Amino acid sequence: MKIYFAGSIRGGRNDKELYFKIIDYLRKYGQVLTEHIGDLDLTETGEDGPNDEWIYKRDMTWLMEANVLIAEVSTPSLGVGYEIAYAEKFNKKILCLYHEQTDKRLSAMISGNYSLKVKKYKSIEDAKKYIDDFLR
Ligand code: 6K6
Repeated sequence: MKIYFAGSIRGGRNDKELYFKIIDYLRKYGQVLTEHIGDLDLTETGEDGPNDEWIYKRDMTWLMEANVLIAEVSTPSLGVGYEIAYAEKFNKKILCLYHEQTDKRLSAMISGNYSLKVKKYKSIEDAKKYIDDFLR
């Protein structure tokens, strides 16, 4: 199975450790095409590829190849929102994982879309259970 994991880059890297742990867990189910999103050294200003056009085209190709999209949506990110909408248009299976926080609410464009599977989690163990239910 090919898995596209989406997580914030330029939107902010506060949740990078969650991304790292989720990606590590996803490997047991197949190939994670976007492993670099869990790279703890990747900063929101860093570079990963020759230019933005190259990154966009590569990521869209991967998204089309993927069987499923798993998006960690706790840190708001334009790129992640775009990927979710794109994947939805192409009828990909989508799981959105949201780490519950007291000071922030998830965008209504995600939580209000009942054709997406959105799961709120408190611990990484909860997130793993949602992944198991989704991919099993
Ligand atoms: C690395 C560090 C800063 O910029 C980069 C290079 N950019 C990207 N490299 C790889 N994937 C990217 C990059 N920019 C966006 N994406 C895709 O959009 C990823 O698949 C993420 O799921 C999502 C992140 O979007 P932003 O808006 O938070 O950057």
